[in-house]
This record gives sequence, C-alpha cells and structure tokens, in this order.
Amino acid sequence: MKYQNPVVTGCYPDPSICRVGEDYYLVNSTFEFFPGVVVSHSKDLVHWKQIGHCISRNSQLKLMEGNMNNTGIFAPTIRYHEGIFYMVVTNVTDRQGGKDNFYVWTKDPAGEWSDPVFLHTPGIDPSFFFDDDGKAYYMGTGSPEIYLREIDLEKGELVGETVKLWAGTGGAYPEGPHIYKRNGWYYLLISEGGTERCHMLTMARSRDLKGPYEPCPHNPVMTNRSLRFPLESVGHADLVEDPDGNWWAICLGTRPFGYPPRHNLGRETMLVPVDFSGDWPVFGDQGKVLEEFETDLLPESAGNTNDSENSFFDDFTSDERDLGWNYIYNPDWSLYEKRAGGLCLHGNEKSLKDASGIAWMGRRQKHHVSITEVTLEFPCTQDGEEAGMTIFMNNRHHYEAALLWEGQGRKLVLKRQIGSLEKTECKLDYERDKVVLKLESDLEVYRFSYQKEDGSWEKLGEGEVQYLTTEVGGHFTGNYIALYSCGNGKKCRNDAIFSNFSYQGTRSGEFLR
Ligand code: 6LW
Repeated sequence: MKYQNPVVTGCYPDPSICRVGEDYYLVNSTFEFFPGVVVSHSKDLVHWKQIGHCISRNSQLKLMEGNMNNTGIFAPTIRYHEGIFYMVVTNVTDRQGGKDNFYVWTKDPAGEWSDPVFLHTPGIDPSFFFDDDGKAYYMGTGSPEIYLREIDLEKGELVGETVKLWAGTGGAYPEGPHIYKRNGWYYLLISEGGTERCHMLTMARSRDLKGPYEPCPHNPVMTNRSLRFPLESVGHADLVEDPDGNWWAICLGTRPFGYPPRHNLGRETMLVPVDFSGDWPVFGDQGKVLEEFETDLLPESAGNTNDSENSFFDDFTSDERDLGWNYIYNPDWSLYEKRAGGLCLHGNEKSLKDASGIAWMGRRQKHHVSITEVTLEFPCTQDGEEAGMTIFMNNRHHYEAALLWEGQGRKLVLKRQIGSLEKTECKLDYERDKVVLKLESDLEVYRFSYQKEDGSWEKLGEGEVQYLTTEVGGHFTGNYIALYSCGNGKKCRNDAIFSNFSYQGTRSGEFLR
C-alpha cells in the first residue's frame, strides 16, 4: 500500500503525537490564530480529522501579540499518562516581554481543556517525559542546550535542578526535544539547522536520563537538505510506536516550488516510517522523507484516498461553527453573528492592515490548486466601509476582492498589498449590494472573479503567488482564505452577510512545477 505526504496539508506545523490504544492524537502550532493548538485524531496515521483545540476559550489564554506569523502559540507537545492528556507549549511575543511556557490537560481531547498552568521557564519547544518510575520531566530548549527538570504535575511546578542534556551536533537552533525510552536507553530526538531548508533531525542516547548523551554515529538521522526533493525543510519530529511495535515519525515539511524555491501553504505535517529494529532508528528512505511511501505496516484504511478531505462547504446555518474557521488573536465575539441568511460580520474601525481586533474569519489554504466561492451581501453606504474575501499571509501581505463605498458610490475592487507596496488592480462601479466572489489558485497566480447577473463569471484580475509566500511575507505560517469586514477608521454602519462558502482543492494536481 502507498500513502502520500503530507498527511495533513496546509499550515499544520510542529506536529506532536501520542497513541492511546488504537487511537492517535496529533497537535499542531497555531501562532496568532484562535482557537489555539489544533487537536486531530486518526486510526491509521494517514487520515486525520480535526476534533478540537486545546485553547478554545478567550478566558483561557491571552495570545501574546506582535508581528503576525511570529507570535502566539509555538510548538506544542502532547502526551498521555494515566488517563490524562497533557499539552505543553509556549506563548510567544516578538516584543519585549518574551514568552511563557504552560501546559493544559484533559481527559477528553475532543472536549474542553483545562486553564493553563504557567511554568515560568525559559526557552521554547517544551516537552514532557514520563519515566517508568512514575516521575514526570519537563524538557525545554535553552541557549543552546536542551535542558531537563523534574515536574510535579500535582502542584504544577518544576522541581529540582536543571540538567543540561545536549546541544546537538553543531547546527543552528538545537530545538524541539523529545525523549523516548527503549530497551533501557533514553533516546533524545531534536531538530537542528533551523526550520528552513537546512532543517534536520539529530539524536543522542544515554543509559541515564540525565546523561551524558552520546550522539548517534550517523547524524543527522533525517534531513532532505540540499537534495531538491518535492518535500523540503523536514524536521521537528515526534515518534510513536504503533500497537504492533512499529515506529513512526510525524514531522513538518514544506512543498516549495519555483526558483529560488518558495512555499505558500506553510509547514505541513508528514508521516515517516521508522525502522527501529537496530540500536538507532532509520527514518524514511535512508533518512529522507518522500512524497509517497510504500508500506504494509499500516491499517488497510491508510491506502484509501479520501476526496471528501479536499472539499468544504458552509452555509453558516449550523449553531456550531466548523473547527476549521480561525480568527486573528483572541476574537471579539460581538463582531460575529449567525443570521438566518448566513454569517454576519460587524466591521469595526480597524482595517485589514491591523494585526488584531478585526472582523476576520479564515481557513487554511490546504491545496496549491483550489477554487473558493462565497456570496456576500453588503449594502455599504459609508465612506471606507469594506467587506470581501482575502487570500492572506498576514496583515502586510494579502490580496482581496471586496465591495466598498467610496465617494458617491459602491465599488467592486481587487486590491493587493505586498509589504509597503499597495495597488488597486481593478475598481468597478457596482450598484448591487450582493456579489458572488471566486478565488482560484495554482502555483503561479491567485485569480479573483465575480459572477454577473446572467450567471457568467467575469475576471477581476490576479496576483502572483510568489509574493504571498513565507520567503517574502516572513515567518512561520501559511496562507489563509478569509472573509472580513472593516470600516477603515470608522465603525461600519452596515452588516456584511456571507453565505454559501465553498472550497475545493485538487490533491493530484499539486506537484506541477
Ligand atoms: C518552533 C521550532 C520550529 O518553535 O519552528 O521547526 C518554531 N521548528 O521548533 C516555530 O514553529
């Protein structure tokens, strides 16, 4: 049987995994997006269904703010111990004031998680390890060593001395540590080289949890660096043993295109077979991560293609909002209202340039080739009132089609912002207050169209994909397709109602380059 990487497409970085019986649970970083820390479930390691979030209540956590794509929730770890799931993670700002590590816990990963227990520890990428003697440990990324401390989970406190474990093999940013115990050895897995194209996994082991750790003789144990493979930047992994004793790694990676290579979907989640029959694990194909792996070690369902994962429709009539919708930092729920006709966004005085507080609701772009449509009703009448659909890397890099009021009339516009450069590609006089908008994507362009009264589609214009990539827009996340409304300096007088949102991605057309 063959399966395809990524197993979770779109911006799902820093994966961490645990198994309970035949159920696997996965968590991913979410940065400035709320709800925080995606939780997904799988029975076969290939098909994942999002079941919840660890941070789902504003009252739980104030996401630290700063530059978009570089703040908020970094790199979680999930572990299961004696009936309880723990998720430990960092809340980060790029401004003075730094970061804090905390954990939350639950007995039901699809339900609510506890309020955070703050640990006031330095560094990022925290992890837990439960030893056979019942003791629990916290691992963190120091500068530059990975460090370990015992943790008292009853009291929610770190106890005892800080032990420096390992600084890696000399690559930049030794980070993302996890420890696994096997055959009396403690294996320490970390990432080095940075999350970009030199990303790699390295390993060391010791008979004593506190070291000294001896490096694996064939480090890095996994990397795709300098190979020009379809999957790049692979690293930041976590290991899991299946019920039959086979080992698997999940890691992040990117699917860059063009020259020099760039990527727009963020860092995605990959599954890698691991042969741990010897002293040291062999990851993937002799340490390399492939788009397709052949294996007979997964449950049969892993070989199924599941086209339903490639499409999504929302008419916003359900009381429960789909888990795939995200907001920027902690949302002001009064800006979002369910109406009979769809989802109503109450634009406030903010603009799309603002990194928080805006009426904005988005989903990850999960495929390079995709089509999104949405109906917008927006009887705008006040100067500056604007609502539309945006393809959004961050508040400084985005393209959007929108209805807005300007001077004496309503306009249908296509605008683009790339850093400090801004351009209105097209501005049409538009009398109606209703429009169906379409966004099509491939590896070259984002193309916007609208539907005319006779049902035919008219192109508004397009913008290059390459300027909405991580390499241009910066930092750690991928593109979002979002609906928004804003007053640009003044609270909106009119409501924007969105309905019939549809997204269709093409998995098979992805490796065009
Ligand atoms: C994360 C670090 C990393 O904290 O990127 O790829 C950082 N690894 O471990 C943000 O995701």
